[in-house]
Parts: sequence; C-alpha cells; structure tokens
Amino acid sequence: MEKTWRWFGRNDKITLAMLRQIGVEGIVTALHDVPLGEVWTREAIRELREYIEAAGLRWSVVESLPVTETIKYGGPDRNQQIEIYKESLRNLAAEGIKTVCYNFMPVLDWARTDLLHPNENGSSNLYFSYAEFAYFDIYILKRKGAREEWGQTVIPRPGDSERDILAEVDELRKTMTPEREHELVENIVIKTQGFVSGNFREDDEAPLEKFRAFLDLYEGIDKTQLRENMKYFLEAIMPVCDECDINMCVHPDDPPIAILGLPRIVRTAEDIRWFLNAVPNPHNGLTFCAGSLSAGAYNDVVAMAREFAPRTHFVHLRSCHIFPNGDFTEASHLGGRADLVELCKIFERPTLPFRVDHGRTMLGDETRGYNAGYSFLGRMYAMAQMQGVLATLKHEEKPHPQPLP
Ligand code: DNO
Repeated sequence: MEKTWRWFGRNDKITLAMLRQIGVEGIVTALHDVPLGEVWTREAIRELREYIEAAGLRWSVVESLPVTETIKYGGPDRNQQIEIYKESLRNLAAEGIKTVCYNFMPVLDWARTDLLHPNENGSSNLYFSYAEFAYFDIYILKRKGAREEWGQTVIPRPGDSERDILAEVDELRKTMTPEREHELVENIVIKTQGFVSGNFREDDEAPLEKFRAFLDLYEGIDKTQLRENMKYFLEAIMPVCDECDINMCVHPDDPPIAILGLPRIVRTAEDIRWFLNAVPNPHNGLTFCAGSLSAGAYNDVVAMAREFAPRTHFVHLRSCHIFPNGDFTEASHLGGRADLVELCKIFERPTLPFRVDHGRTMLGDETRGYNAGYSFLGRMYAMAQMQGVLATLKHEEKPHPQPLP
C-alpha cells in the first residue's frame, strides 16, 4: 500500500518536510480555504500540487471534496451543486489527482464527546459516550422529540446488560457544569467539524442555532430518501469519473449509528452492498475506514474488508474498542476490534493508498494545538507500527533461502 498522511495545508503545524522524515510517500489533503459549494479551480489545485511536489511528495488523495447539504437532502439547487462538483472533479483529474474521498453524513462530519480521554498509560484518546451525547441532544441542543427517541434507542453493544440511557442522562444532569456543557458543544460542533471543511467554523458565533437550522433541512428525509439522493448524486457524477478515471470513495458514517434523528446510510455491510450495487461502476467505491466500522458492534470488520476490498480505493487504518455498555474509544493500532494486521494482508497492493487515522495524543502533542484526532507523535507512532506490519508481511512473502545441502 502507499503510505499517506492527512495534511491540512500550508497552515498545518506538521510540515511536509517533517512528513518526509517519517516515511510518508503521499499526501491526503483538500483545498481547505475554498468555501463549501464553490468550484475548486485548476489553478488552485495546481498550486497546491506543486507545493507538495516541491517537498518531494505527491498529492495522492483528496479528503474531502465536500458534498454540500443540498445534495444530501435533495434541495432545489442540488443540480447546480452537482455541476460544481463535476467541474471540481474534472479540474482535479486534469492535475492528476484521481482518488476522491467524500462522505454522505447529514450535518455532522463525525462525532465524539471527548477529545482527550485519558488512558492509564498517560496518553489520551478520542472517546464517544452515548449518555453525554444524549445529554447534548436533549438538554443543550434541545432537539424536539429527542428525549422520547433516546428512551427507545437500543445502544448497540457487545455486552447484554440493560442500559437505561435516560436514567444515565438524568444522573449526569445532577453533576453537569456549565464548563462541561461548553466543552460538549466545542467537541461535538466546533473542534471536530471546523477543520474538516464541513458546515461549521471555529469562529461561528451561534453554532447551536446554525445546527438546528441544518437539522430542519432533513425534516421528512428518511433512510430510503437519503439513499435515493446518494444514488442520484453518484449516477450524475459517474460519467465524469469514467471520462477522467476518477475513483470516488465514500467514507463510512462515524460513528456508525443513527444520531440526532438523522438517517445514516454507510454504517453496515448491508449499507455498503446497497450503494455499491445501486451504482455498479468500479469508480463508485469505498474508503475502508476500519476505525469507523469497528465502532459498530454489529460490524465484522475483517469479513467486510474481504468482501469490499475489490471496490476499496482508500484505506484508513485505525481501530476502536467498544466497552460492554456500547461507548467506544480509539484503541492502539495494534489492538481493538479492527485487526489491522489482518486488514494489511487483505489490502496489500502497491497502488492502494492508506493513512493512519486518529492517533493517540501523547508525549506533548496535547500542548501543540493540533486538530482533534490528528496529533503528530501519536500518528507517527501508529504509522511506524503499520510500517512494521507491512514490512513483516512483505518479508514473509519472500522465498526464504534454502539451507545449503
Ligand atoms: C475524521 C475524518 C472525517 C473524514 C470525512 C471524509 O477524522 O474521518 O472528517 O475525513 O468524513 O469525508
């Protein structure tokens, strides 16, 4: 596989020169300065590509070329937005960048409740607590009907113990502080969204109002409708992908559960099968994010990798640990549910790009102001682990010297 790294552009504190030193070959990035819904011009793409190449690296993957909300909920201007998307795709291909990651998650790009959850060894991880997320939904966002919905939600979990989320939320309410409430808004809406070119920005003044307005757009959109809208989008762009040989690879929903009353359609093997079959073009493919998929207790990640490898155009190597109550955290890259060693065996082909994802925050990363989940030392450590795994697999493939007669 090609060793790539998610880099956030010229303002990223982690420089390309640093990445060369740690064995990175390809860069995963986006035009983070272009406002959502505008064309990525050929000039802007070329400029960034040349900057990356001047550092001795190549721009391997776009993550993400964002799909605007109107395409997802099927708004009146979706065709116009799809035309803009196609133009950006053509411009990317003209500059030689032909692997494009995107997602089809309504409103939120990904979600965690805790960005620096302490591990017993002193490092920290991203963490998702259902009770805190439900608290955010019911008492901070104050979404209509949220309490009733959570009362009926069965949290997917490996353990079979009962979980009464509303009782946990009420318990949490007794000890909740304004500081922790503020932190939850920061974690769920600002710090995890601002830097991924999604709907929210670090300097949004009224993020919760904005959030509610986005949720309103999905009134009446269920799973079937969202699937239809994804199919409509894919069918519309496939002719450009055929013409330019672009591989589209959708990122699974993170976490792979329905949240905030919104439909989610890239969570399970059945979901993935659905969109691959709905548009059976090899250019319609998957970003195999082992981390997102392993956060779903119902997902057998290795079986999914075997099934979907032929349509996988990009791999995210990370692994989650699910606690008996369903809450999850990011495990070490050599632990957790995803079995990354087995995945490396399944995915090992020279041209397939992979990147490590969501490394731990360790050894001073926490004071450097990196984007949530995108530490330097933690990711470098994970990258070294994965490089070791890949080197071992390669070594095992080599014919071993025969002993002399
Ligand atoms: C979070 C990432 C996501 C992902 C996008 C792809 O860390 O996995 O932001 O890049 O959803 O479109």
